[in-house]
Amino acid sequence: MAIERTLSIIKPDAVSRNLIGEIESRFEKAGLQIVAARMIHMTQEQAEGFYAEHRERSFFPDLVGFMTSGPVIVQVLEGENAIARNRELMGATNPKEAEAGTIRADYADSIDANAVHGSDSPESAEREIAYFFNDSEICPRTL
Ligand code: IDP
Repeated sequence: MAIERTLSIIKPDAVSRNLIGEIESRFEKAGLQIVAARMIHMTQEQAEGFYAEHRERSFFPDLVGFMTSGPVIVQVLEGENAIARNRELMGATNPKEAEAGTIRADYADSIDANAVHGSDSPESAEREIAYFFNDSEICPRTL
């Protein structure tokens, strides 16, 4: 299996409910390493650009409104099969459909406020990581 990197976001609902540590712990226990991380409060422009592929969808204004409603953690997770592994840990987009034991099943309230984001393909991961981080901000382990 390949070592991959994926872009993860702990969304405003989870940050405001003090769940940062709980969620990071799940990534670490699953063998994913946090190799870059920053807390930001996204601007409207940042959120619109990040979710540009959804621009024509009816939920786009709500999505942008939610993602700019409070601070988030943007981060890069690294590990074997990191893109799919992170998606497994997150669970389905709609928490009502998410498998028991996943982050969204345990911590998310609704499809709008669904606790976490994770890149869905190698192409998205590359674009999304570059959207928030320079190469010099990514710190792979040396020990
Ligand atoms: P993902 O976050 O599981 O990858 P995407 O399809 O990329 O899901 O959608 C991005 C975000 O947009 C979702 O996490 C969710 O918060 C929101 N979203 C997606 N579909 C809907 C919908 O049908 N209604 C409301 N919000 C949605």
